[in-house]
Amino acid sequence: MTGASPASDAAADLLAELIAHGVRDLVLSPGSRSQALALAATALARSGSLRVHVRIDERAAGFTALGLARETGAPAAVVCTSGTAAGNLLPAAMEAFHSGVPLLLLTADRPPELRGVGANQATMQPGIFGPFVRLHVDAEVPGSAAASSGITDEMPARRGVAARAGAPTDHLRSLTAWSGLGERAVRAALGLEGQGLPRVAGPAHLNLPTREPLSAAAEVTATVGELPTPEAVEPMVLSRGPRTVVIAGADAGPDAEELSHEGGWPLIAEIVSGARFGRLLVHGYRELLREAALGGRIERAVVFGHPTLSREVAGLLARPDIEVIAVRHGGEALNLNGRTHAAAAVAVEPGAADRAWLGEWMSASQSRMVDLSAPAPDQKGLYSDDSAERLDAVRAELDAVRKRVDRRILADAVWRATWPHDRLVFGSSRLVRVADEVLGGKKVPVHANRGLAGIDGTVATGIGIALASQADGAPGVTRVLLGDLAFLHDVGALLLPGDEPAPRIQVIVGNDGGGTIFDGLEVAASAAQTDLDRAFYTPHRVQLAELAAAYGWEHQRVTTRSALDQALTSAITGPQIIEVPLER
Ligand SMILES: Cc1ncc(C[n+]2csc(CCOP(=O)(O)OP(=O)(O)O)c2C)c(N)n1
Repeated sequence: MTGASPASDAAADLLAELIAHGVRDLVLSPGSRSQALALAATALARSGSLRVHVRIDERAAGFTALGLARETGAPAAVVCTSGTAAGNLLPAAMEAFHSGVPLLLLTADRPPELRGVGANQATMQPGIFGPFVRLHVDAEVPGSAAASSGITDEMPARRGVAARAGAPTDHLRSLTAWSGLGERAVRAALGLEGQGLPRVAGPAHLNLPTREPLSAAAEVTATVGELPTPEAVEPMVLSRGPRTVVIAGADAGPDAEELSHEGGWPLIAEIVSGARFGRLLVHGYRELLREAALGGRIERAVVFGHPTLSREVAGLLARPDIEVIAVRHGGEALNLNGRTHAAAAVAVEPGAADRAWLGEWMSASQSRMVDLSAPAPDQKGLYSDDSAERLDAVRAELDAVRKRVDRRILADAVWRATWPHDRLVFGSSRLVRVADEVLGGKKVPVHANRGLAGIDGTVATGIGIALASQADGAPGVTRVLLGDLAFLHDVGALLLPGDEPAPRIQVIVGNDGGGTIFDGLEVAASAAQTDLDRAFYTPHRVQLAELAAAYGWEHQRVTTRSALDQALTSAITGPQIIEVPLER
C-alpha cells in the first residue's frame, strides 16, 4: 500500500483477496476507469499468482471467463471499464446464472457524484445485472472519507471477514475500502451465500467506483489460497420401488451415471450431459420414451443437469402423474410438472434392482444403436481372381473414402476423435441435436451453453475451456462443433493476443450457408419460402478461409470423411478452423 492512489491500493487488495480464496483466472478488457484493476492484474500475472487473459470485446471476455469457470469449477473474474463495457457482460452473466457457473463481474465505475448528471461514460451500473447475480455490491470509492474513516455500516463486517479468512498479515495491514468484498463475491459465486438457490453457483457483481488518481505504482502481492469448501450435504435417499429412469441433461456430469448404476435404472443421457457412458445408457431414447410399454410406464424420473434437447424428455418431465426429483442445478429450479422435488444430492436405499424393468429398456435400447462407421473393406473382393468383382470392390472402397460428409458423419467423426484428455464443446446449432440422436456412449468431458441455449459466445466459451484444460502443460485438444451462424455470431472471439499462450482448439464449422435449424420447425410449414429464407435462414456468403487468415487462424475445408478424420487427428500447431460444407 502506497497511498499514492487509493484506487490502486484497493484494486491490489481486492485481487489479492480473490487469489487468497481460490481465484486463478481473470479476463481483462482495456479501459481507463478500470486501470487500477488492470495494472494489479498484470502485476499478479507476472508474479505467477494469476492467469490473465486480455480481450478487447467485453462480450467475448465474459464468455471466455464463463468457459474458464465451466472447466475449472472455480469463479473466473472479468474486469471491464464503465458504460457499455459493463452491459456487454450481460449475455455471459445470464448464461452463467442459468447454467450455474461461478463468475465474478468486476465493473469499474465513476464515483456517485458523476452518475446521473451527464458525465462521460457514466450510467446506471449498480444492479445492472438484475436478477442474474447472486450478489451485487456498489462498493465504496477508495480514499473517500467514509471508506477511510471506517465508520460505514459495512466496514466493521468487512474487517471481520478479512480477519476470519486468515488472510496473510500484509493483507490485513493494507485494509482498504474493498477489503472483504473478494471473499464475499467468491462465496456468493459458489452458491455458499447470496441470493438465489442454495448451493447453486452463479455470477456475483462488484461495481467498483474510483476517483483520480485512477492509478499509481502500488505494491501488489498475493498469497495463493484455496476455494472455500462447502459443507457436506445430506442426500435424499431414494426408495427402489417405482419404475425409475435417470435423466442426465446438460452439465449433469458423472453423478448421473453413478446413480443409474447404483439403482439399476436406465440412463437417458443427453450428448451435452457428460454422463453419456456406462452399461445402462439408453440408445435412441426419444423413440423409447414415445413407446407406451417403456416411456408410458415410467413412474419416477431423477434428473441431473438441465435437459433441453428433446421434446420427449420435456414431455416426460411435464407429466403431473410422474414423480420428478431434480438435483439442483442452475439458478432456476426445474419444475415442468408443477410438483417436481428439488434435492441437493441423491442416493439409493440398499436392496435389489428391478431387473425386469431394466431388462426391457436394455433390450429395446440395443436395437436402437446407430453405427456410422465406414463399412470394413471387402477383402475378398479386393483380392478376387474375378476382375469384375475386384473392380466393384475397388469402386466401393473409393466411394467410401470420397463419401461427402453429412451432419451425422460429422458428429460421429468428432466424437470418435475426442478422448478423455480432450474437451468437446457443442454450439446451439442443429448439430447438437443430430449428435444427441446418433452418438453412442463414451466418457469424454463435454460442455455446452445450454443454460439459455444462445448461439452467442460459443467460440469464446470454447477458448476459455481450452485455456483452462490445457493450463500447466496438460495435454488435449478442445473441439468446438457448431453451425456457421453460431460461428459468425462470435467471430470477435477469434481475436487472441499474440503474447498469451495459444489454445489448442479446433473450431469445427458445419457450414450450410445459414440457419437451417428453422427448416425443421413449425414455422417452415407456414411461412412463405422467401420469408423463411430472409428472416430465419439468413443466408450469407462469408469466406471463412479469409476470415481465418485475417485473424491468424489455420483453416481447412474438408468434404470427405477421410479428409475430416485426418484434419481432426493431425497435430495442432495453432488454433484451427475446420470448415465442413453441409447441404441445407
Ligand atoms: C443469441 C441467440 N440469438 C438467436 C437464437 C435463435 N437461433 C437458434 S439456432 C439459430 C440459427 C443457428 O444457425 P447455425 O449456427 O448456422 O446452425 P444450423 O441451424 O444451420 O444448424 C438461431 C438464430 C439463439 N438461440 N441465440
